[in-house]
Amino acid sequence: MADVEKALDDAGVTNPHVREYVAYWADLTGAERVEVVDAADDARLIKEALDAGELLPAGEGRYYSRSYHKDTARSEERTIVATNDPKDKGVYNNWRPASEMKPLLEERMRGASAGKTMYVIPYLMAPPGSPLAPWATGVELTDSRTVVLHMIRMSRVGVDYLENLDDPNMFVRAVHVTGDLEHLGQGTPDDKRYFVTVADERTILHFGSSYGGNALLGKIAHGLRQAAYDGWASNKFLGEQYMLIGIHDKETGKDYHICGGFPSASGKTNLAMMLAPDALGDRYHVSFYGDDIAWLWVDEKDGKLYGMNPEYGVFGVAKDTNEKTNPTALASVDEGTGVIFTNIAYNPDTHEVWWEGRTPEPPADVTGWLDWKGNPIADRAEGEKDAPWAHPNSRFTTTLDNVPNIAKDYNEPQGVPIDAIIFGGRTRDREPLIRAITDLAEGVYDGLTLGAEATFAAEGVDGQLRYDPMSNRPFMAYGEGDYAAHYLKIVGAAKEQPIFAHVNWFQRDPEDGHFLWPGYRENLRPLLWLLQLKNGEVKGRETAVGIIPTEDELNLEGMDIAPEDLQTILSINVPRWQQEMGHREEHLKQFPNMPEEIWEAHRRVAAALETE
Ligand code: GTP
Ligand code: SPV
Ligand code: MN
Repeated sequence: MADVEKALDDAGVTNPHVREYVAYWADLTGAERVEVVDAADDARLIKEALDAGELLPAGEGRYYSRSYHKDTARSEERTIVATNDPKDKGVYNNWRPASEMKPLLEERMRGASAGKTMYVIPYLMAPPGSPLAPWATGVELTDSRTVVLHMIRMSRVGVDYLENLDDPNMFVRAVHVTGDLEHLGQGTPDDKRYFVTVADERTILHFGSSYGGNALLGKIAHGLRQAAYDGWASNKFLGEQYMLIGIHDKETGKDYHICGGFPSASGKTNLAMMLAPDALGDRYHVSFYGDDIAWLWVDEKDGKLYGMNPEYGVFGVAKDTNEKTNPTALASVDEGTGVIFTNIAYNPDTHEVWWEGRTPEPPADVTGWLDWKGNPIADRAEGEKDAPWAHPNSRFTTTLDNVPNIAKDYNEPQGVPIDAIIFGGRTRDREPLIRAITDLAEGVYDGLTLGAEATFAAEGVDGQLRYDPMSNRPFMAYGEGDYAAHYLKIVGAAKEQPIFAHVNWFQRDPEDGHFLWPGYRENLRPLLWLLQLKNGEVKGRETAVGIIPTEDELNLEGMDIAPEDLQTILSINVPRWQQEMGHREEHLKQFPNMPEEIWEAHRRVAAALETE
């Protein structure tokens, strides 16, 4: 049995609530050892992981890992929000009573870490000193060293974050037990995994995975689900799956901040890491604040809406990352230190790595290359030759310090004022490049009716068209009607209202399927138009579903696009939109207490489409 008291004493953990929590779970999971982790332990833990074969070398300061082949994405079906109040049941949060789920998880976890080390990871999901820090403190317990290494990169980790809390009992209890991955029946009727956030007890219990959002509990479970619930319960903030960027205009000296939500694997990381297109680079600089999560609140003193990224690193999709699409990501993994790749292709002889889209063709000489499952490419049977080398949801993990365009003030506690909130997703038709919305209720309505194609970031849903309210469907913590009301209240309280917009980089030609808009770096152009619209420098064209740019308002200097493609993405297909309004009505009807303001916005848009 682990000597818990000694491990906590040695690490200087004095908080009695933390000590009690650690002792309880060490006993229940049957861990053999307990080790308290600090970010300063990283080099030693990396070495241990290399020695144990959990990591493989992938060049100077870079490491390669593979997850179990049935454990490569979040599982939405097995993810549950549990509370003690049935009123918290929503359409998407898979609500269950806390009294049912807690014993079930304890049963799964009992003795399940026998023979393993239980790592204690004190973390902070906020810049130190943030006004939201009380909701950002947590302690993850995990029996996986790779999870520890990821948590050190993705959050601020250290024992100090647990000392001197205003309320010593206010920290998220986040328990992760990997389980016997080869015998969990992933994806079968006998699936043994459970990923539960007991939101009103601020306790997260995840069993049966060591991958991404299933296992790095600071990120999705705390940073999104728990934070969303806490923000509502405290009436203080929003926790959203948003990227957050700064745009600096060197000509006027002005700084703008835009945040926004796209569903998983739909372009947040790429947008956040964007460099200005060459032709606009002399005038504009884009800086990175965050690529996956933003917490938003109104400052009590100046009444403005602020945002911050609670994370400390990037867990980015590898597929299609290359010099052209995302040079910033490549620089952060090529020149950064401590980078970890997961589930891409690997060559153990040369320590090289590769993924689909890294180069147009895979390495010509396949000698030594292993696919993401660890199988030699050279041995592939005839029918398997076309299978991807890397898993479509394979990822790179890198700290914010490695990101070349990281904002200078990213670590400042006060956050940044928000000028615009955008929503988007993979939508192959109907949605224009950008439509701006100046009314709060219509903006929130638009977010709630975000419809897009699902991606490989979740198991078994790729390609399905589905509504994904605010890109939060997999992270919804409480009822959608209450969520809408809370959103209206928080943002509505801001002295200066942000402008909203819906963007779509993914409209396709119906005949040959090509993307009508080149995307990536060029995405700065519609965002600049949005800021100009907010500043009254352009007028756009009013439509029933928002204001869209005229062709001459969009700065297309140095960019190629076929005139007919441009015309399509800057136009509204009224019959197609009218049809969509019927689907939206059905979608909104699912939510019993949707605020009247949202219904009014829906009716206004529907009526405007009738006269378009
Ligand atoms: P999560 O980390 O799962 O939340 O995803 P994300 O929203 O950060 O998505 P990410 O930026 O990693 O993009 C996912 C995929 O979309 C990658 O394969 C990108 O190459 C691709 N992508 C991103 N932006 C664009 C774009 O503007 N145009 C096109 N065609 N593809 C894009
Ligand atoms: C997502 O799926 O939206 C992610 C990756 O950001 S994961 O951390 O696996 O949830
Ligand atoms: Mn995400």
